[in-house]
Amino acid sequence: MKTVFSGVQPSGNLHIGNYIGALSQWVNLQNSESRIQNSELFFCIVDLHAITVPQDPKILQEKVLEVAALYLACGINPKKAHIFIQSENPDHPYFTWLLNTITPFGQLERMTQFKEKSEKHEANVGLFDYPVLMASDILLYQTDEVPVGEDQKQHIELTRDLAEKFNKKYGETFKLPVPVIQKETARVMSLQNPNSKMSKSDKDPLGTINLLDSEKEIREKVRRAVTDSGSSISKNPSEAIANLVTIYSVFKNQSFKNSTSELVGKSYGEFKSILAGLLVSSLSQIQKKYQGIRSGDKLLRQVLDEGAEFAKTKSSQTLKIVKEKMGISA
Ligand code: AQP
Repeated sequence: MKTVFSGVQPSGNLHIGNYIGALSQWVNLQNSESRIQNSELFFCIVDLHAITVPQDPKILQEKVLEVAALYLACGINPKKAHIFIQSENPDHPYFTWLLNTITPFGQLERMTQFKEKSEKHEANVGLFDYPVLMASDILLYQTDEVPVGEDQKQHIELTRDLAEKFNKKYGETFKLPVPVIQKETARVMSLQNPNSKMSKSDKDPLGTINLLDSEKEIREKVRRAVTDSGSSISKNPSEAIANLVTIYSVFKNQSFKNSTSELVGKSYGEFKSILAGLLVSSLSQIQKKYQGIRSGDKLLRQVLDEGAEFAKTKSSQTLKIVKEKMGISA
């Protein structure tokens, strides 16, 4: 049995970078024939991570439900995967405290995401400890695979280090999880700045296409996406164009190579209009499902309750063993 764990922060609007780097990979894993019988999948809404930067409490609560509904709308099937809210399983912060006691301070200081985020926000201890909470999320379920975007690779490496350290100190307990990162689509870049990743917290709204954007917003953002000094698609497109072709490939469900061959010679204007049309039709299907799910929030609540209950039965087994090994009363 292989265990897969991943999550998204309800820290803003989910965008096509989150979809391409994470959600669409989860759906592929869930539906892959070889895995259906022998995988246990956990997809979490990581609200305790989200509060490591300032959040409006009312908006946060709404975003938690929005993200959960988007998981379902994007194709996560609660009959095949366990969907739950991180804060509804108190084993996560409890285990984080225990893991903190074996985490080297210097290793957390080297985390790229901490450095980047602490430039944008006043750094708090929670932001510093973010990777340990993530390691707890993963290790509590004896996870084998963590499907994520490239930006999370360093955090998974830390998770592996902590698992190894724990095993060495207290005896064999944890498997070493591996990151599952799709090379071609690992890092979707901002439409306004191809050097920085598409991000929920981007101050420029034109840089990010959100899963719930209207047709008008999608067309406008694609039309105004930065390109380069050229005028038509070449065989080896520059970074900005390659980013747009990557997005096109994912929603067209074909390889980057095939997309480039299909598009070569098209003017940037023509390509942008094809891409906008593709995004509008793909996202409108997700949005239709999303509206249906939100109109019956009771069902969504039921999925989340069942997910949290199942998650707790699993995590409590690991936590019990960990506490015994560390000499903490159960
Ligand atoms: N631009 C991206 N390209 C590919 N994958 C991405 N992911 C995020 N941005 C991209 C992947 O989405 C998953 C969930 O991310 P997260 O919500 O936990 O946090 P994040 O990586 O910090 O995402 P954002 O959008 O940039 O949020 P903010 O602005 O709040 O920090 C992860 O698997 C991530 O790799």
